[in-house]
Amino acid sequence: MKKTKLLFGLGILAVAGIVLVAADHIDAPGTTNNTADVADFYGFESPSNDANTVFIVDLQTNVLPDLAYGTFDEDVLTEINIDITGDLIEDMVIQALPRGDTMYFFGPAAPTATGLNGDVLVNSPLGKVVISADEAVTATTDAGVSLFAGPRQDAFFFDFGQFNKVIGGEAPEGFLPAGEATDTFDGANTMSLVVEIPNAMLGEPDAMTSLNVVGVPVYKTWVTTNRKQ
Ligand SMILES: [Ca+2]
Ligand SMILES: [Ca+2]
Repeated sequence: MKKTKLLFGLGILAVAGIVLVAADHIDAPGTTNNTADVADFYGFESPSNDANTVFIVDLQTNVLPDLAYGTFDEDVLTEINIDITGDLIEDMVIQALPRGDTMYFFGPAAPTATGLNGDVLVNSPLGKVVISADEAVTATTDAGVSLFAGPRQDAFFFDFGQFNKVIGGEAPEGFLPAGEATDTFDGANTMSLVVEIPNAMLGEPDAMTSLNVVGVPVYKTWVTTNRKQ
């Protein structure tokens, strides 16, 4: 088996509960303008099947309309880390790696190493989907896993201008109500990865741990991207 060594990563921490979101729009120079830049991570129970969990990873937040057909970097592996024991160390991962016009998914399976290390789980294929720029092409595997990869309109709503005023002490009124706020990301696109997967493939998370703030079993998940060195 050929192993690809992945040495560098960056990522954000998110906790997937009922519906929880973490955002990290626009990272440091060097990580922006490519699909190593993690913008948002959404994890929630599938609205159409309560036995499924949906993971959405939005990469490269600043894919503006004139760049709407950005591409996934073939040297970047995206990894959804899933902790089911409550120690914030991933017990399994789902990986996504593009080749040509196809996104290949691997896992869920135990990583060969935790943290930012580990190999591409080529022996644990999950499925693949054509990367669609013009239409929402999805694939569903025999195991009932649905997959998508491609540009999507950025669902994140945030008023960056007002945010800067607030943190600069220039806005005693605070954040503006919805009708007055400006969505900085209106019309912007991201490069999205979507996985809807039966919970049975992930395992049963520990019901109660010291880090469980919602009182029901939750998967503790976060996303990292790793660039091939
Ligand atoms: Ca764990
Ligand atoms: Ca990892």
